[in-house]
Amino acid sequence: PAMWIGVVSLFPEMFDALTQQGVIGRAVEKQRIALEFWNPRDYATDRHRSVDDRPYGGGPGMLMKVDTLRAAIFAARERAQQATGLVPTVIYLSPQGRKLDQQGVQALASAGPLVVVAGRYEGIDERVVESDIDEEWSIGDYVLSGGELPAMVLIDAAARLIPGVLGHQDSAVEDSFNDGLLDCPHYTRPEIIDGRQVPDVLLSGNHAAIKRWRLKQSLGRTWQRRPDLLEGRPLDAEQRKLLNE
Ligand code: 6GU
Repeated sequence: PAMWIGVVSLFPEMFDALTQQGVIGRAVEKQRIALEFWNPRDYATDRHRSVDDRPYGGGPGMLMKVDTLRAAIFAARERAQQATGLVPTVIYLSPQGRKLDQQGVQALASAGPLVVVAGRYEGIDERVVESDIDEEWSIGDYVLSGGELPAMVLIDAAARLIPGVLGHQDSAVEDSFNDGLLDCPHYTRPEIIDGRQVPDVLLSGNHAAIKRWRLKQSLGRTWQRRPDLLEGRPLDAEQRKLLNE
């Protein structure tokens, strides 16, 4: 496989949504992406197979139980090394992490094997972060009930950058954000919806004009909706040429 990812999660079934549908599902099926799972519950030895524990200092909520969590991380790390010959980067998803953007996704996609730890409850013991986690990432400033959805977001975003995962049809080269801009508007049949025509230029067959129109739309939308993305970011050579034509 071009990408190896181990996932530590109490709810591995949630990842069926990622691995059994769409382009990522196909890439897993074709073994371009290897995804393996480690469930801390499988390492529990007590009668109740507990995977949570109480926080020192009291207060509401529980933390992930340290020994079962670490056993799962260690097993995943060992397997990553056995499967790839490389030491994996161990990633923990939490709202306290560095905020993920397309640049971060690109870095993770080319970082070699990953072990992704999805937390539950109020999170994990800080000493486990210090000793067993290499990087802590967040997917945005809002709170989710667990790390599984963020893990799937990270894996989807990274996997689709691996050559051959997307078909030529929906190549990542043309993506919104690939050039740091928002995407242009898109149109399909019918040519008129409730009296609103598809922009003429898209029907013109003039490929240079279409490319120029799309860049202008991308720039305009980015300026209107996300001016923060334009700060300190000059146009590249191709974009300057296109706009001056
Ligand atoms: Cl990585 N985890 C949780 N639980 N909530 C989040 C998040 C991560 N990123 C944004 N919100």
